[in-house]
Amino acid sequence: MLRLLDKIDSPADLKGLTQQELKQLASEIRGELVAIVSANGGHLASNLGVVELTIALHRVFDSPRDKIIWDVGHQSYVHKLLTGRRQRFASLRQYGGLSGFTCRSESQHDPFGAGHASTSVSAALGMAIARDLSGDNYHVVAVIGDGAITGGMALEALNQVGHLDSRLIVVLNDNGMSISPTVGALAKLLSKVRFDRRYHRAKETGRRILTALPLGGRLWQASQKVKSRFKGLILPIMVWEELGFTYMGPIDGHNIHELEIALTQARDYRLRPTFVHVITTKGKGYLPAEGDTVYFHGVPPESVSTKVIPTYSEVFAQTVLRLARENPRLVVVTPAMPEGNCLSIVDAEFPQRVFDVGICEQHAVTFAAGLATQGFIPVVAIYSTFLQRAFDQVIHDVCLQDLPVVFAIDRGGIVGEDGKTHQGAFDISYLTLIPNLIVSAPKDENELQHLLYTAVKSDHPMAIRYPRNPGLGVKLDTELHSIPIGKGEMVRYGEDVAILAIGATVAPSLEAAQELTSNGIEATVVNARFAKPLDSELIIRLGSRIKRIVTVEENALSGGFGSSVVKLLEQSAIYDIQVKSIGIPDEFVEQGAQVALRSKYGLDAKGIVQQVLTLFPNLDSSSLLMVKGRLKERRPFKNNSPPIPDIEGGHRG
Ligand SMILES: Cc1ncc(C[n+]2csc(CCOP(=O)(O)OP(=O)(O)O)c2C)c(N)n1
Repeated sequence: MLRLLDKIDSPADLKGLTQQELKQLASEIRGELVAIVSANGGHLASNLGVVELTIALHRVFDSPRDKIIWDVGHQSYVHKLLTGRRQRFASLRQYGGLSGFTCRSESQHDPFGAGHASTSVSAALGMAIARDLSGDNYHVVAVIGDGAITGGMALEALNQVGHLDSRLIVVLNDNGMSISPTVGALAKLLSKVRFDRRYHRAKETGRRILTALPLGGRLWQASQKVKSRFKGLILPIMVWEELGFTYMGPIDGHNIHELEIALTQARDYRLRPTFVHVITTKGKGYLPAEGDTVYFHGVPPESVSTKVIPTYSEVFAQTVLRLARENPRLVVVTPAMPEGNCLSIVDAEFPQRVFDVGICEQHAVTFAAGLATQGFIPVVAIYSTFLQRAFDQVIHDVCLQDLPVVFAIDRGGIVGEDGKTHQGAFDISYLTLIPNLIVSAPKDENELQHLLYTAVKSDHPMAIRYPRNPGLGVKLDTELHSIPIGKGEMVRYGEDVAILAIGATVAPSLEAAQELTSNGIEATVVNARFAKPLDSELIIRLGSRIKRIVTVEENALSGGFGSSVVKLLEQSAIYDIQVKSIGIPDEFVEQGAQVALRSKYGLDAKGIVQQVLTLFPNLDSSSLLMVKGRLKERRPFKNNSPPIPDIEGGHRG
């Protein structure tokens, strides 16, 4: 049987539906969300919570003429279903499919792309001012969660909205949750509104009186005024009024009728910016998600097997816990990602030393800098993509003052289905240009432990970037030790080509070297460990002997590890050498499975082999096999050339 949802090709198709039909539609949408997100992974609970809100927004406003801007964009799946993308919905978050966030190139109903939090009010204000300057009259609505509204950018934007008095609607989707419970003073204030029993009792009485009056009539309007004054007396909502908004709410975010009344009032109120406070339940309508909103905030794709090997994030947290036990001055700072960074075990034992600061990356970094000035050792646990937000804070507040802040950078490299906004493609580039900062990446989870230990003892700012994945399953040393700063490790020796790899690319490079051997090419593999300072001694020694060098990194080629190696060789006047750099080209990395994306950029063993072979232009791989025996004679370095002395790690090929 055809569902109501199957007849919705654009928001216009919603307009003729009865309230009863809308309820049915909401339930069908929930079914679709659960089915597709269970298979593809994604932000389930956030979307289940905004089903009624999205329907009401699209009934009251006229998208795409009116602009609806979803903060973060992770809760825009319902919006996608209602704006002509229903038939492609099964491709959500897959390679070539619909994005898991809003995206301008995807639909005219997405006036602003997102993925990172707290941008909606700024973007909406820009659009509202552009509208006013061009004499147009469409509506602009920013929909922002109680988590995202704690972000600095959102607060900066609200400040300007109140100042400019521009006609703009901010809808606060208040479910009391960020990924974990929303933190901070603003969150406390909002929870007072959510839970105030006196208000809700009085509201119920008021509702009964109001529904008895004709909608929009004089008596109804007068009662609205009384209601709003009364509300102001008992609820801490005056803050929004004082900021220059007309406050409407709190509204039951699962009652489409009530939502439509409030949104219509906001739409038709032309004097000031309006703030519509909507209360929703995250995960609404799907009991497992309502019961565990943290897990169901972002669920993995069905295809992801239950892992047995600990992830890098888990090893990070276990190591931090060990280090915190040894050092009472170690503190941990997370900008709203305690789950992603697996910090619950540290928080359980040292709640006073773990700080969730909300979605506030800039503040997180400078807060850590302040702690460091007083002799504490802050470990800032942060995703690569979100640290971009705090670039100046890393430079100005931490590195310029050479403060010993440890940056534990999770999700460095290709992250997969979250796509362009979330790839950790740039950190090596944007960090290695900063003076005083040590930038490292472990080859496996065991080395992650030692690098963390090293960073905590280093007395300088130090970054450690590691991937989203499970580790390699290597044994974890029980004793931790310091790794000499700027020292790489030669993990394999061969004289035809040197593969210099960093972080997660060391393992596929070793695999590639093995493969190359069967083709008659002997490769050196270096685990660089440090993108800054480079192990210049080792690289120069290798560059002086092996005239083919390949660098490998899961980072942008621009300004990355490879470009630092090239610069070093050039500065050392080593010109008679061929260098090939493997990494991410000058483009934003699409969404898709990590494996597929790594293969696309030649970052797996096969890709590395292919790139190495291009340095042997006269030999295709079949002839390589045939000349295997004779190749020795043609090698640039004969067997009688002196061995490379004193190389740490030696030949473990
Ligand atoms: C700058 C930035 N930091 C962190 C995140 C990770 N993140 C995605 S959604 C989210 C929680 C958002 O909470 P809220 O705005 O209340 O929306 P809800 O999911 O509760 O509806 C976080 C922290 C992000 N997307 N952007």
